[in-house]
Amino acid sequence: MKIGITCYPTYGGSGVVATELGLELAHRGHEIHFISYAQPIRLRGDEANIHYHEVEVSRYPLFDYPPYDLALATRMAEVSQLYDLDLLHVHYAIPHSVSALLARQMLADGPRGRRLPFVTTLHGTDITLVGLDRSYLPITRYSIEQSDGVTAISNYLRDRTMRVFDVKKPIEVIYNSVNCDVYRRDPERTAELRKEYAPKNERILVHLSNFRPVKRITDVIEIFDRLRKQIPSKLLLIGDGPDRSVAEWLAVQKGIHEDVLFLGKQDEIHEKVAVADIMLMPSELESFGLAALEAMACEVVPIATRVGGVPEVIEHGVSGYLADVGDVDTMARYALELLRDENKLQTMGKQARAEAQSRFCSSKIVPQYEEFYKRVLERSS
Ligand code: GMT
Repeated sequence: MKIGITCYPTYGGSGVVATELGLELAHRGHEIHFISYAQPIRLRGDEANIHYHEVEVSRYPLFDYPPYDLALATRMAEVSQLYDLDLLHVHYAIPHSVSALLARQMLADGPRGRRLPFVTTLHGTDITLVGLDRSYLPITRYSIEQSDGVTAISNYLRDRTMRVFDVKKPIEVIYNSVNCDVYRRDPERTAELRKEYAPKNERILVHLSNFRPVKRITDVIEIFDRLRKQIPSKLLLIGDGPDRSVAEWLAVQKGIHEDVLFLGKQDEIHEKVAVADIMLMPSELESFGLAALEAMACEVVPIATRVGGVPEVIEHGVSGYLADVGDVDTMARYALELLRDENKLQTMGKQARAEAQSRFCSSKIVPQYEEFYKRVLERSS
């Protein structure tokens, strides 16, 4: 198949999912065309079967708000025509599904009168935050209803979309995935990195996100502070975003900044996650929690909040721990229990990887998208 993929190419779960999906599909012989304003961060640019088409937005003085969605729609239609794409797959409803809808309409009304179906994958904040803004809700609902196929990354998100948006269109759940061959603990590399980050053999905790308020970064610092009082440890913070300076300030206030390593945006995430013993994900809301899944695949035990789709990913007490939002004492207690019991830590890490492998491996999830595309194409022909 020839598939156009559009996503937010910057730091964020949906862009990562879209890029990894494109890479896997390309690996399986499909021709993939990324259409976006920047090259997705996890693309190197030299992969076989992968093309990247940049969307240029004119910055005319009259445009206080450059119309990206229109430029995107135009580019989607052009690329689809030029490369004879079979379908478009957009990740994150706003504005991508609206642009895809316009592109589909432009091609249908064009000289060749061709139909270009599009699939929308809902990721979370496109529904839980942005879509609920009254100014976006009607158009989000419309573009979901108009999609030729809709998927959501958890049952939680599907149910919430249907309930809050009153969407009648069937929404299929296809879970996020992880490449279990890449996301795994390589003992040699892990030992090397451990020496670098924890030279005195301290324990290592990790957090990975885009540092937005929904991630509750200050809770990460609070949990670490409680734990560090009991066990020598280091905290790796991977990513960047609006709440980074608040976290830095809090670490300094608590006098623990030397043990909190702000690594910023990183490549080779899998190596840096795999070096840790525990991942902290105390988010206010997660429709899935991709970072926790990536950790699980690396045998790193996640301690997270019992919100949104997270309980569909982490089984409490088996492949990780869940606590209420803001309950930093309980999350710190779980971390301490684990780090004081090596056997439990190892067993849970192995169980976490086993769960990731059996339920969320790309080799299991990508064929579900292929099947879904086939059904959409059959219906649209
Ligand atoms: O919250 C983020 O990190 C960004 C956001 C996105 O769309 O990029 O993440 C959402 O999609 C991820 C990938 O499907 C999910 O793993 C996250 O749980 C979801 N975030 C929220 O629901 C808050």
